Amino acid sequence: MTADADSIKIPGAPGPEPAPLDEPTQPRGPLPPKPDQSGPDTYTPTGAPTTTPQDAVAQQGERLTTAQGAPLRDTDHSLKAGRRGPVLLQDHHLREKITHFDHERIPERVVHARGAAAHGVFVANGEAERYTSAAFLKAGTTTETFVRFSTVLGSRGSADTVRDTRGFATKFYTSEGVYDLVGNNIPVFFIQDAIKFPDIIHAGKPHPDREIPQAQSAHDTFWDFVSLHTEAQHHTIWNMSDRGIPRSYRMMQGFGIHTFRLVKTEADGSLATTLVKFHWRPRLGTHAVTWEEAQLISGKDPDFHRRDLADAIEAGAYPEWDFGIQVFPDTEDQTFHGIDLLDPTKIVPEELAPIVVVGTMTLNRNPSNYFAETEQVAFHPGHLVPGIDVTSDPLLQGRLFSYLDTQISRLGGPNFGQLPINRPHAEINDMLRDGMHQTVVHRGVAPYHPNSLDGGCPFPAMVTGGEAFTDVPQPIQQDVVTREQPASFDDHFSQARLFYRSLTPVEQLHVKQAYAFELGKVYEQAIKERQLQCLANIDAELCAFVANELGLPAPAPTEVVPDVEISPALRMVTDVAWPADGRQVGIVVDDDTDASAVASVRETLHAAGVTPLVIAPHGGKVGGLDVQRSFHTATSVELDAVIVLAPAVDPRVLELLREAFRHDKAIGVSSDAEPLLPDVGVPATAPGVVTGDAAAVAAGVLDLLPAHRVWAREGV
Ligand code: HDE
Repeated sequence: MTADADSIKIPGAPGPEPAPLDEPTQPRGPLPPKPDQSGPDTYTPTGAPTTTPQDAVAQQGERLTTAQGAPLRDTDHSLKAGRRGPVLLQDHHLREKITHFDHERIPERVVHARGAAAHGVFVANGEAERYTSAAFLKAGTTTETFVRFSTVLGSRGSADTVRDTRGFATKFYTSEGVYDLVGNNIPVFFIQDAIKFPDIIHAGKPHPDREIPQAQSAHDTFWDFVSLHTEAQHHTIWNMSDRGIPRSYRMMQGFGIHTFRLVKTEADGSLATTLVKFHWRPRLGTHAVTWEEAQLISGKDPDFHRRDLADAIEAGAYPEWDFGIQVFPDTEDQTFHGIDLLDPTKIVPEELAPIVVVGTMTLNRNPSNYFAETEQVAFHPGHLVPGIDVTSDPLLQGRLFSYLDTQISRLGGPNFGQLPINRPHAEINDMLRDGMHQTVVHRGVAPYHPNSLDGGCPFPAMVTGGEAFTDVPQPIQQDVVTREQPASFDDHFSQARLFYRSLTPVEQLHVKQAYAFELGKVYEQAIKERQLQCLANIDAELCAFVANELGLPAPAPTEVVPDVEISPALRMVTDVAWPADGRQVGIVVDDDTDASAVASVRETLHAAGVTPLVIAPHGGKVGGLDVQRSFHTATSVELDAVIVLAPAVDPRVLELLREAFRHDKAIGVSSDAEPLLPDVGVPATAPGVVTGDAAAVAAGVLDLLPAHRVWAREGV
């Protein structure tokens, strides 16, 4: 029996009359590209023009086809034995569609699964030319980049504002091949040797029996490990500081962590080397949310950081980072002021080795497709370019193995470099062939070296000349094969102390509260006691605070830890007036608020690069102005400050103000709204509360924003 296909009624479709042409189920031309898309057919997502017909196979023409290009008449109904009958196995389109869907997911990253990314450009200022031949670091050179920020512990769907380290991985598409700087927002790591990585990650991930808790360190196995394996204490105290809960990816520092080696080819052909540590410094400053805020955001907007990054770029508030190096002579002992440069649990304070800025990166384009770009991007510390080399840091050495290995399993084979986001923007001429997901049609018959059949091609640089990746001859220690480490790696507490004592009192308070919270979530008494012992070795006052919160005695130190010279450069709270670009300020109004006053407050905020959000009792419009949030949808945690221009005694507004006050945010209240302050429990004279007419209130709030928060409210 054949069905009259034309008579098939699509459920819910309009009757016999054809629907208007803008109805999405009707035929029409392809969708115009979004402003941030160069179009799928002629450009790769990195913006590089495609070069072969094989590149341009997606989304051509306007007709729906199978994966093989056969036009399809209907994709909404499976082929059935009669209208009410079973579905037929011969329905090749159904099987192709469902099978492809079944395989849409790839394994999430074993760490750093949750991420957000953006495209950008890096411009070098030439300051690095003294130390390296790397082409992308030569004065005035512009290089395209792709940056992926991430949390470490959580699954792909976990919340953004959990307490964790953040990944800061940058792909530079240089003229000499891809260079990946796969760093974090914390300059040290938990372990000194890669062989411990599975241990720290197994300890930090959810417990294997119930698979909880998700994306956090406040649980027994994490504290069990870091209290037993005390080299983790330095990284851990950074996590307990506000660095563990950034305000935005745009407001994070980035660190390469390891010491790297820059290589410069001198005029006589000899190689000069320098040891360096890499730093990213955000032009917006380094800022955090408060811990209570972080927890509220996790529920109210788990995509907070992802949204913030994309919104800022879409709004043209392009985030910028200065890229800098700390420079050390490449001496035989590889130490600087007694600090072992191969120990990734140590920093070199900026006071000892100032940062030399070598360029600036601007993120200016959002990805067009999350999966193709953010998910499929494959970083690897071994993606190096001529002029940058690795050192023998044992953590880095293990990473050089791990990242290539993980991409093969995550992206299904050795050809992940051919994925559009991973393609170099430099010529490639390798002798790698075949393998899973090979998408390139290689030519020639001689993929081996040396050959005479393909004209000897391709030729190594030792034949052709020109800059090339050169292994720097390094002396190796006359030593025995051993599973040991240098004695200098045994100092586990002095830099944790350096970090804590360098912070401002308000930052120290947050560290104490974070330990009290996290250890308060630990069940095993022995683990709490062991961690208190570590804190006693770091700082007696810190230990006493946390012990008191836990209701336990504070132990005496067990190690003699040298006193430290503090490093003010480690502080996040400074006197610098940071730009307020992309900050969000709520303006609470009601139907009676003077619309012209609201409009002028909005204008003032806009002019300062701040995003105003009008919050009203209902959606739609108030006094002719668009409402962005109703009392129902507004939340304090998406705001950096609040301005109240209406005596709106709605419990939701009062709660919003209470939270904003607790989270140290600037609050502006117009004179007619001032009577609501007692209901909020906030004195009009409290720090960071501005009153007056609408214009004065807007100006007052803008004055407070560059300090990020009103720290005076914390009373320390
Ligand atoms: Fe990673 N790390 N890591 N890591 N790491 C991965 O690679 C690993 C380490 C970092 O946005 C994995 O593609 C080992 C330090 C970032 O795609 C994996 C060791 C630092 C990202 C891996 C470390 C990092 C990763 C998982 C100890 C800061 C996300 C998925 C030797 C300098 C990159 C992947 C992205 C990702 C292994 C330690 C940063 C499994 C074995 C130290 C930012 O290969």
